Amino acid sequence: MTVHASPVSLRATGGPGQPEPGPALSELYRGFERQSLVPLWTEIGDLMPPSPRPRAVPHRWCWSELLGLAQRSGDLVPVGRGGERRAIALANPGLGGAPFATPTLWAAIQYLNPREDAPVHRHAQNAFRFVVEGEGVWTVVDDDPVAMRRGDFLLTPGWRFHGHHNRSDAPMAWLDGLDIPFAHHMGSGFFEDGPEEVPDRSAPARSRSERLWSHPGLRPVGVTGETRCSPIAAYRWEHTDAALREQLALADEGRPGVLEAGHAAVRFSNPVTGGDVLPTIRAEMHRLRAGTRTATRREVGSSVWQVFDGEGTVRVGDREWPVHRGDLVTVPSWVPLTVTAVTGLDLFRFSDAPILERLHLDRVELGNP
Ligand code: 1HN
Repeated sequence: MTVHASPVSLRATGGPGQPEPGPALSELYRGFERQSLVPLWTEIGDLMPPSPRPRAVPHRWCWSELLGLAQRSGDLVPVGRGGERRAIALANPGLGGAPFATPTLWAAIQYLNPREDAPVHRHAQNAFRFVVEGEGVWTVVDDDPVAMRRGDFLLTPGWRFHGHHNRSDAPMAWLDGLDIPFAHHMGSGFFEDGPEEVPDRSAPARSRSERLWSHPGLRPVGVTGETRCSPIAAYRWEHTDAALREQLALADEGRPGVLEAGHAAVRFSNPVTGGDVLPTIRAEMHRLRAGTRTATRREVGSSVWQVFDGEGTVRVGDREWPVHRGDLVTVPSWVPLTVTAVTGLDLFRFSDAPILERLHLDRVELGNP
């Protein structure tokens, strides 16, 4: 939405539905400006387009470039109080330089050197991590150490204390997703430092949250489950991979289960409600067989995709890119998306769908517009 344009051009030209220019009209518009007012008749086209005209644009970031710059940051930039995280945000070129991948979603590459710690803090904003390569970092969420490994999807719901520590001799990079832009627009952000002492430095293979909650179809009796955010701190790749593999295998056996031919998908969900893992963010994993092309689809709300494995092409509106492991693509609201798999292609996706759905603003359209 462009609400920044000055009404100067309309002031000068008149036109349908517009008043005749002249000194009296100019004086009226100066009065509006002095009183911080904007008349609707100069803005209606941008405020009420027939269908969404997002300011965010389709864009692709190459993982190899991100990783090179993150490594260089690792050489030059310390991690500690103040900066808090060595995280480098994707800034959508349509959003005026703000560190926002879309109007609602933050996406960043975060990098931790061997044996390095990122300090403990908490914020109202909801966060997740997705690991496209590497291991060796534990994220400690409210004193529960959670291992991070390739393919894992990890949650840090809002207002939980969290810090990260790299226990290995290799650096590690991963994707952070947060609802920071949404919180920024809403004025809903809060932030607090945590204790200075290093959190629990044990390095268990499974977090306490997984030991309690990550048994398929079984929930602990007598434990009050979280309804706003999933109580599972980490969704492990072995489970995600098996779910996708079985969908495609069932399709081969002529049984239903896949989203569309050659395209399996799972949504990370809250075991207590069956709903999304976070109040503001939906996360999914998609698997396309080599040669599969998805139906073209557009929806209200924005999303970010990251290639987990394989090669393909992603078309967003009138842009098209080849994509490889780690590459990221933004899909603005109501812009059509088509994905084509050259090899087998695994893709992680997150979106603001829970916000749009709760406000009944969601719409989906299949096929080329
Ligand atoms: C944050 O706390 C993390 O916990 C990542 O890893 C990115 C961006 C802005 C503010 C806080 C993290 C962040 C962040």
